Amino acid sequence: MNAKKIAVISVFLLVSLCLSLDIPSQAIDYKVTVIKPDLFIETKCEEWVGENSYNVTYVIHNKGTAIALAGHNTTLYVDGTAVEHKPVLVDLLPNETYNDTFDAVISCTDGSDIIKVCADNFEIVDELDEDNNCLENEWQCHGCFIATAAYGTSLHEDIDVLRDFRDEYLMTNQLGRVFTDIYYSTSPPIADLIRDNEGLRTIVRKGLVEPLVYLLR
Ligand SMILES: [Ca+2]
Ligand SMILES: [Ca+2]
Repeated sequence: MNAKKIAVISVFLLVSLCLSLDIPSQAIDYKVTVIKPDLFIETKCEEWVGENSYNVTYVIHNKGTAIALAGHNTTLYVDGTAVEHKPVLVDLLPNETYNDTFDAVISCTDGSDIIKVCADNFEIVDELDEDNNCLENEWQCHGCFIATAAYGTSLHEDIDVLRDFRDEYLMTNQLGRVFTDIYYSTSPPIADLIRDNEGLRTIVRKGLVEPLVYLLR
């Protein structure tokens, strides 16, 4: 083989090698899934447990892509003050929920309380979203003064019906809120009158509250 052939073969091999290394650049669509939990308070509710006191139940939801390990706390704030830090003692799988009730029994102050519940308040869990952990609302904890006086207790199931009507139909519109304000400013002395008079209690209960509850059910 002469030098000319060797040169041609060398050039051919060199070009082939270069072509084989010329990998076409393709756009590779990588979908990166971040593996982290994401806790938030899905719902909460207040429930009367005494004449003027209530507790708070809540549901934590892990909507992330990883387990939220046990050991974080859920915090209850009432009117801006931390009242209780309750530990979560179980692991939460992705999309799993967890129900619990705070031990604190809260006394209603000035007719309404701002209730806020925050998951992982001490930042123990590294999450996809750290800004969605709290749920807050204004809890209208006014008593239903007249009905309570007529029944002699605020825990009767008929009074729950009246509270639900107030929260769902009156407090959700301007006219209803005006009506509620007038009711709360005028009813305490009427309730005092009813409370002390057995005959009047029966009349109000049978002639006013029970028919109203019947219509609302
Ligand atoms: Ca979160
Ligand atoms: Ca966190």
